[in-house]
Amino acid sequence: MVKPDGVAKALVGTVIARLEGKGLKLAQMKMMNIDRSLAEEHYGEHKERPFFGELVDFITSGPVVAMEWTGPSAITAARQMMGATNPLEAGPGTIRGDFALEIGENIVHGSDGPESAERELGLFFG
Ligand code: D4T
Repeated sequence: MVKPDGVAKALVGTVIARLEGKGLKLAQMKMMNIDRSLAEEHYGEHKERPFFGELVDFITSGPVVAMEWTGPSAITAARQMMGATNPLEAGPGTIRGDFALEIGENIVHGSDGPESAERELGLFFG
């Protein structure tokens, strides 16, 4: 997903081009606004964390672009290209390393495993 900061910074095309360049295939894509209940469900695993409120405020603050990507080891490949969650720890050449400075506004979200991918695809495309 390209988060609201990525959309605001006009990075949708860049994110798509990088993943396509790697060889992954774009299977579904939808620009949408996430409402609070969907955001709270999506980030349910972080409910008890101190940053949960800010996380929900941010992801609901503007349009996002939800995407399904397919290909060999798509999750591992995409997360490698996204870089570490904290952009200051993300290497140069990664999306977060190249385009973000703050952990709370780190341009992209990616499912962290096959089960979360299934769950999140259901939330955004089901
Ligand atoms: P997402 O879910 O956005 O792809 O991020 P990650 O999978 O890389 O990281 P995560 O689930 O640990 O964190 C989700 C989301 O919360 C923000 N965050 C995280 C934050 O604002 N402060 C923090 O201390 C942490 C750990 C950033 C990503």
